[in-house]
Amino acid sequence: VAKGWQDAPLIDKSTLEDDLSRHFYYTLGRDKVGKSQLYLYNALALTIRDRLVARCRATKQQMHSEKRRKAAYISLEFLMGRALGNAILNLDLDEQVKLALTNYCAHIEHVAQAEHDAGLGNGGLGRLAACFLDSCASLALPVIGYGIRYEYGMFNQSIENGHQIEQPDNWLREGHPWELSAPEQAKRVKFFGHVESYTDKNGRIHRQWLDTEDVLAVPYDVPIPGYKNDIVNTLRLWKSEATDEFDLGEFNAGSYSEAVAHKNLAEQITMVLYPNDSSENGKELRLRQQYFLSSASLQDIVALWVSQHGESFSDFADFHVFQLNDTHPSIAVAELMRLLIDDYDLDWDAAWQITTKTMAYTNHTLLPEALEKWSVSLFARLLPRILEIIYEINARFLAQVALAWPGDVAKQQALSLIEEGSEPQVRMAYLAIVGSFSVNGVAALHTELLKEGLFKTFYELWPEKFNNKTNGVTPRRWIAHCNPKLTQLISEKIGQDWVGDFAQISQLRRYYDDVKFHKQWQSVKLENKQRLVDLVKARCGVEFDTSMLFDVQVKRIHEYKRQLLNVLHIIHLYDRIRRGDTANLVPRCVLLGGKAAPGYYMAKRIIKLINNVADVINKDPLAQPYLRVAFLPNYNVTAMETICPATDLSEQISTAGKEASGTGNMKFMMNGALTIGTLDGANIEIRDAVGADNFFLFGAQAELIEGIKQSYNPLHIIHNTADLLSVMQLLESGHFNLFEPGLFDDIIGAIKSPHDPWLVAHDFDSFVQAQKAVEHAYQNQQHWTQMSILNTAASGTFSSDRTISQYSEDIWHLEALTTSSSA
Ligand code: DL6
Repeated sequence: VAKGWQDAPLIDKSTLEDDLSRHFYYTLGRDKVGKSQLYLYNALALTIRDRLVARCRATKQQMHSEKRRKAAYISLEFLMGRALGNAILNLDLDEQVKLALTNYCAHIEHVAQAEHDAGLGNGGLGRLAACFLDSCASLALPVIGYGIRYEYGMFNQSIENGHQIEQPDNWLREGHPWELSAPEQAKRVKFFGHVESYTDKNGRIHRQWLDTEDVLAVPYDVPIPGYKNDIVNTLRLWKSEATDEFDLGEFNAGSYSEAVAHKNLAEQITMVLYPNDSSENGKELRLRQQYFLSSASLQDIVALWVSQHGESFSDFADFHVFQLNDTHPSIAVAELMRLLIDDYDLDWDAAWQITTKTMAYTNHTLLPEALEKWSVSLFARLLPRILEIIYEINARFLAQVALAWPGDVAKQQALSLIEEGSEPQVRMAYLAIVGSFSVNGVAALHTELLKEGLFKTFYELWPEKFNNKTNGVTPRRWIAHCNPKLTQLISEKIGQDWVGDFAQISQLRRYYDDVKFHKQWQSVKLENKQRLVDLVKARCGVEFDTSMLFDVQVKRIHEYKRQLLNVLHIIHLYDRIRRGDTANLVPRCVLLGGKAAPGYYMAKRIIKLINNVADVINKDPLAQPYLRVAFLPNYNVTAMETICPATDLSEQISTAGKEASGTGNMKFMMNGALTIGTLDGANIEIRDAVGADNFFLFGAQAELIEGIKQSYNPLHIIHNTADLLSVMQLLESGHFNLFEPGLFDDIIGAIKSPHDPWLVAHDFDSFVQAQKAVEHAYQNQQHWTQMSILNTAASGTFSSDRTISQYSEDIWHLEALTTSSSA
């Protein structure tokens, strides 16, 4: 019998040891610890999960026991990484776990290695969603995450002869102990079929979506623990399954296999994450994933509402808000309309009122190729009823446009949800804006650029919808968990509360002049560097040296992020070494890492270039004392946990105006790295927070980029910049591709092209000067340490707790749940 949540046995630290052996010996049926730590990991995960489940139940009871406003964060991606260490930290079970593992002569660091990363995301957008869930739970906010349980997550990357090779990420192969499935709560999602009208007994005409091919959405719940507050929220991931309705005709005719083959089609929907972080337009399966997630999640919420409040929706919007993570789930706007009108009989206006009071949209990119469009013909075939609704939304919206700009047909065409042309398309971002009450960007500059550029006319129409929510990252994973040595040092000085209340990190400023503290800070960095040295040695076979400056750029490989500019600088350093120009050269180890979308040719060539350059440099004895270069294969959340605590210099060098925010920049800053960067995304806010003297700025500013492009002449720049000329000559001589002629011609061509949108040649010299400033600064280790401390101290505002508090205050309007300490 369920007791009140206050009475539930939430923490029972004393039994952790017993539970671990029960799960090890009985649940998993093991009798000794073998070489692999897998079973011990699973037993420990189940032991921790027991504690999460109890709290999760209590949290749900509280969330649903009374009418309470809730938010749903709907995202095609949640890049969670590993769960074990984070759960131990948030439940404060560190000591107990250590103790329990001694019975198995095991150490938590080794046991944790057995966990596969849950890589259900491409990069920034997915990892942001994961940080947000941690913050929502830590702030005790009633928020549920909805996503897809991809069978295969982000592909595994290996490097063969310098090239990226993709392998499937079968992350579920050895089981996923954290999830609990709830098949009894499965939802049906419709596809295909056609739409007909019928008249009810009151003479009202309705539309009916008939002869659909339905797919089941089965929920798998992953617990999301808050930090030491006994709140455990839920991330509900949907898996697609076939309904059991086989084609009886085929079945009876003896075509058993054909009838069952239907099952595979249904299960394809959640088979694999699309590995492209900027676009996957046109792929039918992708649209199916988007509708599948949106429909199942909305049905889930509506079903719970109806079970608790009946079929009256008059105050539904007072109690629900849906945050759409980019345009990927923006089809939810039309789906909510369909559910309310077709399933619950609301009229259009009432349904539209509810929809536009509950939907909120976050934009994450200004790149035109990332703005999703779906062909009308695909929609008509796959989701005919949804297309009808989109047409109706559009018709009513264009009437509004006509009122605002009478007679302006061009305006109507420009704003229409349907882009005309030989193959008409549905503009998903426009659907999201029209259907939402809030539209936000993810950094101050990004939001301004949305208002002035991409969504200018929408901003003119509805200025009140637009707002900024600068991104953040969770200090739990990104300091407390991944940098325990720094955590301990900070806590010795300012107490432990900063982990849950990250604004307190500013107290570190007090130690700016404390020489003893500087030494402690340096020795933590040194230990962290040694961990990274070991990782790089094991994964790349390259010897890094802790006495050298660690210069790091890890992120998706994309031309706008300009890994190429970084490579040109590496070649420049190498060129200086070859010329004997080593005075003032600070020895450095440069690490790059990141995945390229499998179909992105230039990004893959850049990976090959990095690897070839690294190879040549690392083999040259002349370079050894000054420069080492490595490309870390399969960069992921877990790798970043070792990388960011060890980094001295964080490379955030995108072409200004292209990186919406960046979040890696924040993780590095928190861990005391200094940034070299352009005035782009959240770099601007980072620089403002830490002060211009503690940030290495370079490059063209966003507002000047268009002007520069007008008369861009990279050949002229190359010929007038001695260092760049020399770099280009080395590159063009084939020095890095001796046995692979022509391999880098496209890259060379791109740098020299007057149409290079990324302005690599333009920013080269400015970048080199900023790197010289870095070297100069690094030579004064005491001052560098002071700047490092200041970076951590100034990073308070980049906690996702701050971001989520702003979402809650300005958009969601949620009230915190009662926690163990507030009860
Ligand atoms: O908002 C999270 C993250 C930002 O920090 C990055 O700057 C941005 O590139 C990334 N956007 C995407 C969207 N791609 N698409 N679509 O990953 O979002």
